[in-house]
Amino acid sequence: MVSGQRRKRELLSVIALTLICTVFGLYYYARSNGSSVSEAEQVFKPFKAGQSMNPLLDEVHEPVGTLTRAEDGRQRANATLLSLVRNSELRGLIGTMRDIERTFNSKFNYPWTFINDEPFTEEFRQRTQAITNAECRYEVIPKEQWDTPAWIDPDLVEVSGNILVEDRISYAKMQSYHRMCRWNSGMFYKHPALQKVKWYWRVEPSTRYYCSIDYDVFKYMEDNDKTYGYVINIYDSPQSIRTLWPTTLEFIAEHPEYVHPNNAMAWLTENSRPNHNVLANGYSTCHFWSNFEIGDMDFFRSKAYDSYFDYLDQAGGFFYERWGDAPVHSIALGLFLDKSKIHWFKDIGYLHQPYYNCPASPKCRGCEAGKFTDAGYLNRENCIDKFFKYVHAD
Ligand SMILES: Nc1nc2c(ncn2[C@@H]2O[C@H](COP(=O)(O)OP(=O)(O)OP(=O)(O)O)[C@@H](O)[C@H]2O)c(=O)[nH]1
Ligand SMILES: *[C@@H]1O[C@H](CO)[C@@H](O)[C@H](O)[C@H]1NC(C)=O
Ligand SMILES: *[C@@H]1O[C@H](CO)[C@@H](O)[C@H](O)[C@H]1NC(C)=O
Ligand SMILES: [Mg+2]
Repeated sequence: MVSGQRRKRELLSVIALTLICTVFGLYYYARSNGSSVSEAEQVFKPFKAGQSMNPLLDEVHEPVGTLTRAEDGRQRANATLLSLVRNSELRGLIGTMRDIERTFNSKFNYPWTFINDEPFTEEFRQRTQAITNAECRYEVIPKEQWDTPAWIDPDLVEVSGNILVEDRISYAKMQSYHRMCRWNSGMFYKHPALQKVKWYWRVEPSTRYYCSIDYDVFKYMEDNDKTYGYVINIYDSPQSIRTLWPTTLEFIAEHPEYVHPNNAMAWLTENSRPNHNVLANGYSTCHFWSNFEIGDMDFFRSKAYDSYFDYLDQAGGFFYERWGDAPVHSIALGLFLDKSKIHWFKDIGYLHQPYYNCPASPKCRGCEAGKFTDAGYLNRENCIDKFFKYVHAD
């Protein structure tokens, strides 16, 4: 009974906090005249004197010394292509697999690992294996990794879901989406099938790859002492992560030892879209768009990351808000990792609607060099220049 009362009090305080944040946010937004108009113009500001306006239009130099073709398998890195995917997404996945096999994997033959919350169909297995010479693994997520945790209060999920709907957060009430974000935040690297694997390249169905990649990207990470690679850096909907940053600050106050001296805090808290920082309570919302990632799972398996995830999980924001795995990964990388270990794969031409990474290179076909999006007004969502300003620049 006592805990029932307590839960009610917690419920009320979460609702109250959300309301306070909303009012505060609206106030600041009004004060700022809603005038983030200049934002779009700022997107491609030069990072340094001498660099062009759009870094994608600078000449792409292929990394040297990493042309370790591994047809014999001996030189391959400890890595897999990894896709969490539903049976219903088979068509979209096939297109993406063809792109990746053509541009990269037919040269290196890294295994594919497909993961699903239900068993893959025979059709799914046959049609995906038919696209690649590499080994395909088909895995199911253990129920306890996917289920909504027992401490999540369904009534509170319902009430807070209504607030997310009012804030026009997509997939606000789709519980599987919340579970997916949680799994991609704190579970993928714990999946039994990945325990003996270090590197992963995350692949989402219906994404496109445009440029031939003639070196082993995993070896590149290893040889250059990198931990995490991304292609796109964008702002998030601050209303989906209102308490993520405050919860993070609580965690690092308890565990200051996890914060790396060469962290990217300045990038996480930059203030070029002030209403984002207000609504997200201090976080710029700029993040690595995690539908593409090339990363070292041992980072996520570290004590710092794993206890951070547990802390977030207990706080409940994967369900009461709509915390995405992209801001969660990004904040953790920005705080716990030496920022020099983060790599922009400028040379990997990529699309996940509605955003591209498209370099100027003769190795690319099918995307327009330098274009970030087909919808002009969305250019302001690009924050890669902020990453360069605060992280790569020094
Ligand atoms: N097995 C499984 N995979 C899922 C589920 N929900 C999402 N996914 C996968 O998780 C990844 C992200 O889901 P998406 O629906 O693409 O989410 P999103 O990229 O935020 O949203 P979109 O802009 O609609 O693409 C994709 O690889 C999906 O295939 C689910 O319920 N089960
Ligand atoms: C709002 O707009 C007015 C007039 O354009 C300007 O003088 C003022 O500085 C602006 N305020 C803020 C906070 O940007
Ligand atoms: C691959 O990496 C995992 C995680 O670091 C490790 O446990 C495993 O031993 C590695 N396998 C090989 C063959 O090096
Ligand atoms: Mg997607």
